[in-house]
Amino acid sequence: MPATRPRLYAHPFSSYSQKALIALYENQIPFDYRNLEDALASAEWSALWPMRRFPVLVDGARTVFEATSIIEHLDVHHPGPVKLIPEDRDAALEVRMLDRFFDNYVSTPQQKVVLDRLRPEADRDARGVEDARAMLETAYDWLEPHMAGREWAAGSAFSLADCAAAPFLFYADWTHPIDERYAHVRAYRERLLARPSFKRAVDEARPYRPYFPLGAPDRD
Ligand SMILES: N[C@@H](CCC(=O)N[C@@H](CS)C(=O)NCC(=O)O)C(=O)O
Repeated sequence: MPATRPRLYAHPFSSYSQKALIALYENQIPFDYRNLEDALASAEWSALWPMRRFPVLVDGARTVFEATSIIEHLDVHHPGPVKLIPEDRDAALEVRMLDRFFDNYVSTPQQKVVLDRLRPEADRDARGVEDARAMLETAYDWLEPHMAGREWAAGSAFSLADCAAAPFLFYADWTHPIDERYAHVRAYRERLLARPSFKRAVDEARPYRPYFPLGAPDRD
């Protein structure tokens, strides 16, 4: 594949967009940011991916959807000094497994709670929201001993799993606060917030905080 300047269709306030942005910022990969606030960018994106989810990356002839796949694509076609997926296949297995953990058991229930709030009251799903909150609690509970003695989710190196963890734990704590008894999870969230790549994504998203349907807390 030729070396090209990729185009990212994304929104600064979106957690999955931030996941992909972290990877771009970690390795300082030049790219064109097609912010979906812009009507033209939004129309281009609509034509690219009928599922209407973002982010989407266009790189030369290839269109890549799913934030994880975007990060895998960048790792193959725009490698940099930060190896977000380890070369060692066994180590990469753990990174990929933890990436699934953050998508499926932190982001999915977090989005459920937020999206439910955007529905008209009569269409809300109280039982589904209760189940989602229970899943978040189970995820924090599992993650607490996992993070004891670790700097990053898969050990000492920052990886794809941390690209997922950063925005998902960020918004999960706004949605269903991480209790003080989960000290390792809270400390990990703070470390992620201090990481320059994620800090940049959070700062770029500040103007959009009024979009948060549960009310953004006055912190972070
Ligand atoms: N599985 C997708 C999820 C992407 C996703 O849910 N993105 C949200 C923004 S954070 C979205 O597209 N929301 C629009 C909608 O749900 O209509 C991925 O990993 O990229």
